[in-house]
Amino acid sequence: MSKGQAARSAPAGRTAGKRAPADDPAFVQLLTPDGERVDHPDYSVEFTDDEYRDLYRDLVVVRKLDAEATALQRQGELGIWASLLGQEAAQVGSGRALRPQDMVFPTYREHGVLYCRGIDPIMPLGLFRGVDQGGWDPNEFKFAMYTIVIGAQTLHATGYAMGIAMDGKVGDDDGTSEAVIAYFGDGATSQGDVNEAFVWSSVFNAPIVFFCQNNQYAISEPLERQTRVPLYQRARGFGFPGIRVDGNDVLATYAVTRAALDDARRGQGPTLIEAYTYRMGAHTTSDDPTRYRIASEVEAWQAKDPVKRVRAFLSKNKLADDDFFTTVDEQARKDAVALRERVLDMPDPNPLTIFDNVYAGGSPEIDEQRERFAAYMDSFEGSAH
Ligand SMILES: Cc1ncc(C[n+]2csc(CCOP(=O)(O)OP(=O)(O)O)c2C)c(N)n1
Ligand SMILES: [Mg+2]
Repeated sequence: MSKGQAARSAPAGRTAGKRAPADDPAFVQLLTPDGERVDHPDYSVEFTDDEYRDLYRDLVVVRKLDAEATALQRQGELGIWASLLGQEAAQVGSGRALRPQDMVFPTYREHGVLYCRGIDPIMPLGLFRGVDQGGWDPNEFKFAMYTIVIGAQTLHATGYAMGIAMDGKVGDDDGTSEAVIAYFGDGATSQGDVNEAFVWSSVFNAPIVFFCQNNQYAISEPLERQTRVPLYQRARGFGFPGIRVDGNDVLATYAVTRAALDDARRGQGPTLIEAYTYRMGAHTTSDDPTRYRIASEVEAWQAKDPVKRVRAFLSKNKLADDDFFTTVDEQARKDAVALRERVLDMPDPNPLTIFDNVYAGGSPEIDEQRERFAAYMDSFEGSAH
């Protein structure tokens, strides 16, 4: 064993991070991997049959759109793609728990939440194709720009949450109160920004839900390089509740997120949710996970697939038949084809537009850079930028 490895191994007696999550009493699950409904003393859902079917449709569509985006990158039509494969339930469950007035601060992987927010799935693809810088109005959809700087959005979210509290938009019982949700990953919990966001949210009692998708990896770094304790337990040290939910269970994720958002809206301050899940694909299309994780680990998580378990539940309870499943697959396929066609139709921007919107009121330095770049472009034979 090298010196580095020895220094990293757990000291004797410190095994808190090693307990299987399902044995942890704080692990909330309402739907087992086999599609059995189980009860939980504190959390429940009351969906109609139609709503159960809708959740399944969401899961299938977001998985299919994601697969299409991965294929587009492989064919050179996108510069990069960060797949959500395996994390559909965490995103659809939490996304469907939001109310229209709630504000979302995503990372770069929240395509499922974006879909639930009613945003056209084409929107983030301009960013990944490199033809725009993220094309939606955060205020219109209550969904901030994708954030690539790890953890930065948790501070933006905290500031926003403190702002709505100061504006008196929290604590009313009439259904109009607002809450904020900040998404981030297991790796992000090691960032200073995230820890600062926890402190500020806690001491200002900000109406925020910290939604950590623990997908077990930060690119190639496994969870054990981020923490010795289960991540949800970190919240205690900051002075607010933390809870771990089966992130591959759309029902439990929905129930836990809804409760945490309601607490925030009522003025009860932040909650940390650790959605325990798994990144089934690569970190991004630039990554090769076979270099740092073994196939049996991926296979073990395939048995906990978030989409298959809802399908099993619907079948067992005779809430859906083969016709329904075929129709959903066909809708997802059509949506994916439409997405592909629209991506291929995206016009390349004029290269000079990269200088637009850097400052609201413009800047002489940027003007100079624009002029120099224009002259450079003009220097090419036949240039017509
Ligand atoms: C401040 C900062 N440092 C490093 C990176 C490079 N980087 C991009 S993704 C990533 C890992 C993030 O892991 P995690 O928070 O678990 O999120 P996941 O990608 O697994 O969803 C890193 C280190 C970055 N984007 N920003
Ligand atoms: Mg991660």
